[in-house]
Amino acid sequence: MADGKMVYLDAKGQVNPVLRAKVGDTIELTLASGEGAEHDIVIPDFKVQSKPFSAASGPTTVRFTVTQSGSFTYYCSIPGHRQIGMEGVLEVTGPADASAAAPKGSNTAVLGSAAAPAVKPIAAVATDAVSIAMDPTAVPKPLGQRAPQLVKYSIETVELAGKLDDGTTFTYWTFDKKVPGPMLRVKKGDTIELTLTNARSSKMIHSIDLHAVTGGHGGGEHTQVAPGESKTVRFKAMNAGLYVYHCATPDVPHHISAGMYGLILVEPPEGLPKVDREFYVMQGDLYTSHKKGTKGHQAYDTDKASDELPTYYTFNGSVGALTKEFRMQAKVGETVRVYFGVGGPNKSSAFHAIGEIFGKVYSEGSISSVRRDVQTTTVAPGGATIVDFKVDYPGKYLLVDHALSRVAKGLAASLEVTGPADSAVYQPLSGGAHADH
Ligand SMILES: [Cu+2]
Repeated sequence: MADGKMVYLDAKGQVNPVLRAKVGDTIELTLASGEGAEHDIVIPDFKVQSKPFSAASGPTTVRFTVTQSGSFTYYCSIPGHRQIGMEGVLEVTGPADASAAAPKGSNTAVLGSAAAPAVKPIAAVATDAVSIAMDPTAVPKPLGQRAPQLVKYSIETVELAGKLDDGTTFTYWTFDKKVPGPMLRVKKGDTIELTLTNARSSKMIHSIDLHAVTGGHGGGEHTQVAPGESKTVRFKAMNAGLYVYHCATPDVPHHISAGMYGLILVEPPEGLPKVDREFYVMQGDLYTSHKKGTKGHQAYDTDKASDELPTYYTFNGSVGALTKEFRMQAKVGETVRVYFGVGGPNKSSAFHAIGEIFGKVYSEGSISSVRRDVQTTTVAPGGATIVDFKVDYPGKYLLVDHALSRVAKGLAASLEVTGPADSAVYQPLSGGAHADH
């Protein structure tokens, strides 16, 4: 890392050095890294592709002959590394007769095949893929009235193959193997000691930036953790509210999109009003190499992320997480609270419950003021909200982003309410098909 960028250094410490050679030269490049994270080098014009290397693997060497003059790009093909700086130039000069000797036609053919790669077939589905969907009922209990104290948390960052959709898998990057990561709950005035451990099996560096933290880039500045290592930060929860946390390691949008986000609730001293049920839901946008519904193992697509054109949207990490895998349930007459956040990385949510009104909304996660009787509330990427409502009538209530094209891309959650139907609240009069309760 140099000035916040990830780079190649030569023996003199030159950043992304220009490599120089003459046509006909054979080049031997030896690459090494002191980091746990893996890197590689590719030079597509000469079909060069090194093995991944890291501190654990030791150095790797590539050898190739340069057959044409020109300026050629080398870069690291590990996702995100080129975007944050691992890229340089190989300059090849040649005697005029050498380039003249090369038949023009064959030259063009070589360049053409490098510049226009065929559409990649999708990789086979990962047979070891596990569910990464976070249980929406995994909400820590209210803390009650207590004095500020020291709270210790340990979180592990884990990269793993996860189920994205029926017959489709994806390489998720996670906090504690779930998307979103664990919900944290502390009291205003508490001091939190947070240890972030990056699993030995990781290929990337990871970190945590909590929006509830003052200073140190929210913790992101001092928690850049290489595979197999741990780092600890201590901070004071100075402001009550519901806050997003996320990985802050470049390429940050990739780390967030791949699942590295969660919520931390900082309760005010008096706590929040008591409710019967609390749920934890987060929205994310995903960018994959192939369209939604393609069977196989989807790769992350940096270009689609850059263009902000998601192929999937999810609540709690995967398609169907909150419609099939987990059930959110309540009984008529109960009060329900949803801690809702948008990990993103890019898309806002028009959060809405079909057939319900949010009795109270703590807009933007701020507990200091409440809005009443809200139909749809906007939640920014890296933002959160708390919604409270009483369920007065049985049925299946869909929680959605009211940008409704996103439902077909995976974005829906279902709250099942059981109990007596009060005809004063709602009544179908034309005798058609009844609701399925
Ligand atoms: Cu990360």
